[in-house]
Amino acid sequence: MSVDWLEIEKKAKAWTYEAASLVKKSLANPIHIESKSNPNDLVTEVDKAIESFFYHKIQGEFPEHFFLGEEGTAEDLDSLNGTVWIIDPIDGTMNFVHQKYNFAISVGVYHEGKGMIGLVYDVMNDELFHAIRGHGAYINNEELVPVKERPLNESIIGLNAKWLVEEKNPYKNPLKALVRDVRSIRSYGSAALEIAYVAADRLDGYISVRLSPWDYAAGIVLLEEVGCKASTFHGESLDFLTPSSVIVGKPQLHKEMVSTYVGEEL
Ligand code: 2AM
Ligand code: CA
Ligand code: CA
Ligand code: CA
Repeated sequence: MSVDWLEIEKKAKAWTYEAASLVKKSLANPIHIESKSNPNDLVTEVDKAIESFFYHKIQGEFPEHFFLGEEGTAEDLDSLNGTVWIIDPIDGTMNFVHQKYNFAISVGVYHEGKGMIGLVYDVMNDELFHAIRGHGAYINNEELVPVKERPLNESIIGLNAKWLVEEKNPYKNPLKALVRDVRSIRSYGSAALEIAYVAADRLDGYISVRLSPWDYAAGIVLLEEVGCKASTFHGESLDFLTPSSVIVGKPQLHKEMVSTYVGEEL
């Protein structure tokens, strides 16, 4: 039996809009904030509630599907067999807490390891970046065109500048060289949005020393539809189950960033 991805995307979109209205409502009240791996790694009860919202919607509609989310609502997965929803309920929690702006809901649907649906919703800007494999990528109703390359010295790269001053970061020097050589860098604080911006040609590339599958699963589906590339710093495919370095960009730029800058630790 073939799967109707258009039908599944319709549900995913409806749930994303519903989740976004819950997030917006939550901003009217004080939000309870906790720290996770370090004092700057934040989580709120809204992150957990939104993940749980998606989990229960998916369980109710598609009980045979699997779930992978940041906040541990479901048990860890050790394979991408079958259909797996990879969800970050709020990507950019620090922005959600501090700015009440610049955060996204990220929903990826993978089937036998392949990205089929990607939704990145900028809640406060009401911009939905969405794609179905083979059907193109869109911002709201506008189709994104295949990307055009720019030379590295005219490119703008998304990068969290904290990585440049992190003593333990083995890529500190290669990243400094890259920052020196590109036209400029931007730090928006939401990996999912920054990857969507690459697909939308607002950025030429995006780089992070460490991300988890829910940060990039949806964004990668968008990228593939517009001909962009994504890999680890060493050019290996992302595995969508474990954290790793992530570098995305237009094909030539991606290749150059890997081969000349971050492909080898210095
Ligand atoms: P999050 O907001 O869902 O945690 C911030 O530069 C970007 O990196 C965000 O997309 C953030 O996702 C992600 N990120 C990944 N691991 C992180 C961590 N340990 N602490 C803070 N942000 C992290
Ligand atoms: Ca987090
Ligand atoms: Ca995230
Ligand atoms: Ca998150």
